[in-house]
Amino acid sequence: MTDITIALSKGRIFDDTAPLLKAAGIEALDDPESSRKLILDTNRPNVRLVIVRASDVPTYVQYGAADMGIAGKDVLIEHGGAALCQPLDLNIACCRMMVAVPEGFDYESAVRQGARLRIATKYLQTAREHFADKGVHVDLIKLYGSMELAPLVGLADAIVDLVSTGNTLKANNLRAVEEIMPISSRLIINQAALKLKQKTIQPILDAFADAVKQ
Ligand code: PRT
Ligand code: MG
Repeated sequence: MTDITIALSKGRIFDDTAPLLKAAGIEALDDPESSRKLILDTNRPNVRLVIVRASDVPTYVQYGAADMGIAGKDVLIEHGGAALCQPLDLNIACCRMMVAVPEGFDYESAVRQGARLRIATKYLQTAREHFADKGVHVDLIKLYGSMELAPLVGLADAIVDLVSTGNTLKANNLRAVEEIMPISSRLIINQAALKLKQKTIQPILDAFADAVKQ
């Protein structure tokens, strides 16, 4: 059996992926939340998991350091998807990419008046494309997290961020004004690995596809 390395991030992606892995007969021998190990062995001697930052998953798979991985559509758009095959939407870690503004800010009229908007976000690609499509002029400010803070302290007029329950927006007196796209996580496979290790990878892919359908 060929050796297979799967890249995952801990937290919601690992939690939502564990049942899919189980359906493919793969179970981690350690829990990434409690273990400090970055390489986790599994019940299958030829399969190991590597635990990386969510936004680093596509990079590991692109360069073949991992054969396959699971990453959010948000992360994949920013990465660009070079050398990645994306055969399956796993329908996990679902949320929405949204534009949000402070309660008092009249976004609709600012857009109507052609105002130039300052937008804070981690998702530069997605935001640039969205506002270009709308014909809205924006200055994008790159942040690495806690985007919700930016409009509260005058760093930006609006943010582009992921929303799932909406609790974080509400707690910070922000409101979502526009949905950019729905987000879910996808299986990604290194293109060369898919050819060279097809015998090992295909059954895992098939088991994931069956589990997703249920
Ligand atoms: O945390 P780290 O900086 O390491 O990276 P990350 O935030 O990219 O990783 P992680 O594990 O938090 O998220 C991994 C993937 O989960 C993302 O790439 C998304 O595809 C997906 N996902 C699903 C989410 C959310 N839902 C989500 N709600 N990622 C982040 N959030 C954040 C959001 O940014 C906001 O700060 O949760 C907050 C809003 O949540 P609600 O429930 O209050 O609306
Ligand atoms: Mg996070």
